[in-house]
Amino acid sequence: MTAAFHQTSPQLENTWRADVGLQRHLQRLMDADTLRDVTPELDAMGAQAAGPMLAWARQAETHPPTLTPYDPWGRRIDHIQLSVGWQEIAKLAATSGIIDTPHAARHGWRSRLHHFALLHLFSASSAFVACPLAMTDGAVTALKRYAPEEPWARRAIAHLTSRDPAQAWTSGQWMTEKEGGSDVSRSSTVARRDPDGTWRLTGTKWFTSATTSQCTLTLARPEGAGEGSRALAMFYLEPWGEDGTLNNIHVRRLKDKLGSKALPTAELDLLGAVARPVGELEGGLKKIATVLNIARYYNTNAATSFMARGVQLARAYAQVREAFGARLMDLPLHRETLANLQVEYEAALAIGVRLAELLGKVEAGEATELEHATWRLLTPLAKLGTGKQVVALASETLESYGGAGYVEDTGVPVLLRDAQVLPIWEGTTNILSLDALRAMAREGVFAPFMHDLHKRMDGAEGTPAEPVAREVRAAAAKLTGFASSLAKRPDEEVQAGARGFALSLYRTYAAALLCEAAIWEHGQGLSPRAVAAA
Ligand code: MFK
Repeated sequence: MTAAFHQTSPQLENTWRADVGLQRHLQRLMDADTLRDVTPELDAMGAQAAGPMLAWARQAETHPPTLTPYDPWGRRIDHIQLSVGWQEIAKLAATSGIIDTPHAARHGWRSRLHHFALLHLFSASSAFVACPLAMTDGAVTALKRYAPEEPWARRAIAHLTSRDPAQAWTSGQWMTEKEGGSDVSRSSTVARRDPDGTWRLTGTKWFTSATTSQCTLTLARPEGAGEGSRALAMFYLEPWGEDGTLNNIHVRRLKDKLGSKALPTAELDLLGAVARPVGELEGGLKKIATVLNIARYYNTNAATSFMARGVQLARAYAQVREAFGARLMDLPLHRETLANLQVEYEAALAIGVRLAELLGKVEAGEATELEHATWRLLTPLAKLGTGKQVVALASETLESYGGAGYVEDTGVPVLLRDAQVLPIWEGTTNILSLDALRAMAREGVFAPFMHDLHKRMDGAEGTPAEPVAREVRAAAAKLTGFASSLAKRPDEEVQAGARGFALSLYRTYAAALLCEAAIWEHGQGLSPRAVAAA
């Protein structure tokens, strides 16, 4: 009798040790002391991400949050119960300093690079605990900028950056209303001032992710301020009292979503919720854009994290699965497919690392004007480009498993469901393409961005990157020609072409970054990974 066949299951190895691309970027951009200092933390997070976090994330995924609106005696309580897995991952986020790292900035601007790597290793195993972290990081930045002297803001910042899980808070960012998701100008939540000076918010927030956060930033229209987005003010509020009662808020229901199942996302009625304006009432949308730009960096990071996971899973399976007399890894067409996944990942990773580098310099006050402008334009481009790549790569990962990739208990389908939110929240592909155009038209960021793109390829001559750099320069020249024609084209045509233009800019900049990495690798005498990807 022949023994029954059981497929050997693919194993995920320490995600830091498996990621040579990430290691090389840090070697290139960090001084030796910083790299030595951060490596043990990254190694530990890589072990967590391939170990205990996987079980917690699975438990959180299969035990989504529940809402209990009333207590046994009919009192409204709106209690949201989170899974054990979610709570464990949230504790790990605090103790490993995912918010403290960039804000304490012990390594100057390179703290953002450190943060990028830590979060990148964490995110794909985090069951979307990374979502409240995104808003928390953005809220700390906004509070430091717009209410630095306020005792309530200082108290919040101390909690939001705490490494002690018993003290650590997260923040929400409630923007979306029934009338407007992308078009925030239609927001109808009203802010009224009581005679004693207390501000109260009334309205409905239609998508509030991580509703269990201890504080939030949100937008509301001060009574009499008028229509449109410029009349919106940014408020800070604490939804939950210390006794667990809500601040004049009702949770209508939790959303039933395609993915991000572990993440509590709710519809909320604000029924006179007590709130504080953050600084002056004016310019609320501009203020909350501070949070948006940080959350778009997190979204980029999450996309690169999911892509790394997809590549690792697809390779792990190809090593243990046999078909037609060989391991999948040794079949030419399958190898080609895996190589293409790797290339997409390397491009996205180069973009994410560059965004972290620029954000770090902007935050440290060390960015040149050129770097500041490049960061402004790269933020929407990185979010939209990686958001598209990650869904395609997740889909291909499932396919590489054949039928097993379509079956829930392999743990593979969740990657695709979760990836699908990344091009949607924090600005869809089209909205971000228009944001890129707006930044070009109003803030003049295109010329510095292109200058920066060319600088990435300095020194390509005489290296294996030279032919690629030539192609990238030709593509960049076409994009510059198109950009200079925009002013003469009808607005309708410019808008209709915005997505194609933004994606082309994204891919051309990514190719320039791969050239930069390839030139460095060549100088170091390392194997030519980046040039192969370019
Ligand atoms: C693990 C992954 C982590 C991800 C976390 C996800 C958490 C999800 C929770 C969510 O919050 S999802 C909801 C996210 N919502 C959005 O992203 C809104 C999308 N829509 C936009 O971004 C629109 O472009 C926008 C609402 C901003 C357009 O509105 P308007 O009314 O056309 O604004 P306008 O007049 O263009 O801009 C107003 C001001 O803000 C301008 O400044 P000025 O007043 O000085 O002219 C703009 O320059 C400025 N502004 C807008 N976007 C900006 C910005 N400034 C800097 N950066 C930006 N991105």
